[in-house]
Amino acid sequence: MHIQAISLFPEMFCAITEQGVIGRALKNKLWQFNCINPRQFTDNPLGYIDDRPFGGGPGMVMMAEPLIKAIEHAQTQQSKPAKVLYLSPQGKVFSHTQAKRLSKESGLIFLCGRYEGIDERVLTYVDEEISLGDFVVSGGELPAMTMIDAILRLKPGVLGDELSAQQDSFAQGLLDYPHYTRPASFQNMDVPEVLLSGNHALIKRWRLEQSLRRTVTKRPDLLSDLDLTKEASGLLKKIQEEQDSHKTEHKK
Ligand code: 4GN
Repeated sequence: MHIQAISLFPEMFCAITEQGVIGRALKNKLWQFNCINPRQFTDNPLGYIDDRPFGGGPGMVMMAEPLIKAIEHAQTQQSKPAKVLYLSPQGKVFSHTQAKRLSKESGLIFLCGRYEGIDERVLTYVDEEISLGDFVVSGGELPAMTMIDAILRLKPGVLGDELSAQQDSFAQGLLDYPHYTRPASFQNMDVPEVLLSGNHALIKRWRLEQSLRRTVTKRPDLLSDLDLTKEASGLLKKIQEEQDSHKTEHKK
């Protein structure tokens, strides 16, 4: 997968190209990356990429021409036309499902805005506007890097163990189960007995039940669009009946 960023701050992307599992995956050629600085594509001698907004008001706006030239240049480096994504609080909210969908693309171009935003006309060159959620940060770079990490870790070979990504929160539509490592007892807090039992069928069932319990209590909104196995829906029924009887006991 060939990922490109269009950004005034190319050095920021070292955070994903040089660190951690995603950085290692780049060294192992599981993905390619380059950043294009729109400053390369200005026609004015001083290299301005921003200008004052028509209609007045605070701040500066990124000019259309250098951004569009940068997008066109990025496309020439792709083996086939890549999706152009613009990071913006006005976009569709990103999620595991979006990450999964985008992980199947052969290339992606992340357009990172700064200042008050980009000239609206650039959006005719954008395929999707995506947001991490209802908040604003100073530039599109951090949201872009977050999405790139989320997308790449779903690709085969990027995480050492193939099962890792499948067991993460959201992969099966549920929250992850609790994790423990040595020591078995720490400040009087004991690791659940079942995890020391060596009974793998029992451990698997306990983890599934914990995932379901956490989802019921922390993120009940996730339960509506689940595709559960027979075992899971049996456990969920038990958990919900338990909760219902707690509630009625309270009323009495
Ligand atoms: C995206 C971009 C937040 C998000 C951003 C988000 C840069 N902030 N919620 N900031 O995903 C004006 C110029 C704001 C681009 C934009």
